[in-house]
Amino acid sequence: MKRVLPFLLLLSSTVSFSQSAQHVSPAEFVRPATLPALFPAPVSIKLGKGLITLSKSVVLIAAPGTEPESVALIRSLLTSAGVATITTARQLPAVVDRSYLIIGQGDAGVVRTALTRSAAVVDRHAEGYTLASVALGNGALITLAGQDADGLHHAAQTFRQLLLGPGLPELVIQDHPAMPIRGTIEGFYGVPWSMASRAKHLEFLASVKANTYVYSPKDDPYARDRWREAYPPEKLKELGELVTIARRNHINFVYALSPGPSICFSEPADFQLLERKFAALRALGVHSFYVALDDIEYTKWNCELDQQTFGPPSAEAAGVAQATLLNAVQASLAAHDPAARPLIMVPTEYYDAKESVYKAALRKNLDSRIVLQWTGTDVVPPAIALADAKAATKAFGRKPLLWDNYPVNDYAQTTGRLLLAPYARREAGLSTELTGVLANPMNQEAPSRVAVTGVAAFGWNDQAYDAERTLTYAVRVLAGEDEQTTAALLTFLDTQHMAPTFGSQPWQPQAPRLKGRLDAVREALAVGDTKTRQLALEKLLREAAEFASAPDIIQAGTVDPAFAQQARPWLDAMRLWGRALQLSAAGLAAANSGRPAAARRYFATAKQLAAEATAIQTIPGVTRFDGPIKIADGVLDHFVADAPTLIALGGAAENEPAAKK
Ligand code: LOG
Repeated sequence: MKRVLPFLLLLSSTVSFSQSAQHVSPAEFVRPATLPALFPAPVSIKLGKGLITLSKSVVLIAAPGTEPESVALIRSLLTSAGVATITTARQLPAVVDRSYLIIGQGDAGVVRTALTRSAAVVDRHAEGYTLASVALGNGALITLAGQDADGLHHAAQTFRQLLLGPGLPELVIQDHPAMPIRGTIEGFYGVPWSMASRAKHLEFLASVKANTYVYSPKDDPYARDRWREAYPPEKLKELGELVTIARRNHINFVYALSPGPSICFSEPADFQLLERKFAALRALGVHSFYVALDDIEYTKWNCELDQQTFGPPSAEAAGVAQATLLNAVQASLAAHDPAARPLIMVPTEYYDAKESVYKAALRKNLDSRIVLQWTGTDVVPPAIALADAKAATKAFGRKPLLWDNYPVNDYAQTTGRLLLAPYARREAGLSTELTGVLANPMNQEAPSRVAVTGVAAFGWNDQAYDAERTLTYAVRVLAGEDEQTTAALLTFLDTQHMAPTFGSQPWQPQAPRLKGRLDAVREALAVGDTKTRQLALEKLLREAAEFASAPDIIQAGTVDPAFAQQARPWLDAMRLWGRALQLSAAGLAAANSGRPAAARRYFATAKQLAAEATAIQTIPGVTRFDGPIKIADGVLDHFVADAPTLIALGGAAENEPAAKK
């Protein structure tokens, strides 16, 4: 319970009390409303004065035409929030005497009335919504008004977050996305996600107001190497289940084919096979398709016919051939499905914004409806600025859909790493030059949610995006809202902060928090007096204990089990590293208090544990490159190695056995 200032009692006239609140002490009544932390950050939020207490019995009014899934979702949110009885009605009464929840699209009469009585208006942008909560009479009026069905779904997600807070404040939120396309592209090399992981991912995407998932695992043979072949029926059935889950969660399921390695662009039979492949997925309810042309050789043809049709192989001819095929696909999609979304593609030159003959060929020939992906100024760029996106828009002739190669960990530099730093260094304002943003995630789905939460939040509201706070939110959710577990996860995340690029320069440094703490110890030992050194080492002992216990806390229960399972070798290695750090700290404390023999024993054991930790490997086959697990590398290992040298141990004069090498 937050501390309550007595004078707020005077300001609390708008607070409504539930029947059951009668016996609560006055201090409870005056708890002030606080600005809720919502992710993605809403466009506008106006905090009223009081807090609303949901009555045990809530009246739900769903406007005609509201999707049953939305009604079911909102009912489950109310039940989780402790509402015992939900009754339904069609109209608002003249006098509101309990909690009323009105849901629907903004043009419905009852929704309009509710908004008017809340002094609010509906947000008119695509996917927009207004959420208003006011105390009225002896009751409360809560309105979730979507501009469209997607908007209402987003409103429900905001409502869910509000219900997790310390109390539902009186407020009016008006909100809509900055970028039309937000989500993930499962586009990495290595073992694709399981269907179970994907199902969970789709629900997660909805929770952060993303709207797109592209199915494009490089290692699905039927999507790339053997793209001409039909899926076996059981695989198709699984994909169909995924499409249904996506639809229920208001996520656009996009199916991508990568025919580039073998396609003959001018061969009608190949075009028909491509159409047939898409038709099989359309039959499952897919309305959005994608042709990926990344990571192929584009200066050679796969057939003689292309040579005859487009001339000798060249980057320019490749651009013309690709545009010809893609335009035909776009036309075919529109002809077969009135609800078809524009085709999405990733070009062969996706990794820079420099003018080229290939890009010019696409710019001149590619149907303007087709959405084009671009990864930035590099495959894994250290930053993306507005000027970069402007250059890409100019080169490609359309605003690109960013394919952000973060937190993907399928390339050599990521061996042994989870990428768990916040999604950062994308310039605010990019929404004006991008059609949207899709993250390419890690082979590990649950840990990927940390960064993807950031990507979704940035895509929704790039101007108000706060990388660190969004990360803390993502971690809190993974921790099941448990405070101790959130802290343990944050300690773990710091050990996986390093974000490599394809070059030697990383774009995010390793373990900045731990480095700061260990640097402070080095500093105190170098310049501090005995007392300062002792205090610094006592602090280090506490921090090392906290570090060493984090893996157990993470594996103990409140964390999403998928996270604990997918991060298992990292947690195992962290436990050993934690003990190595504890022993290094104990060694330093012993050395500082004139017990060199004890210090040597501690340092020797620390060294052994560090060696054991270094030997732990990734789970074979899970990520594209297997190798040793890295934990705060360059920071923790250096400190453990350096610790015996930081305080002189008095050398050979010692009469006790020296630590073994
Ligand atoms: C691939 C992608 C891979 C990523 C990182 C694109 C457009 N394509 O270099 O499948 O996951 O890099 O290794 C890529 O990025 N090519």
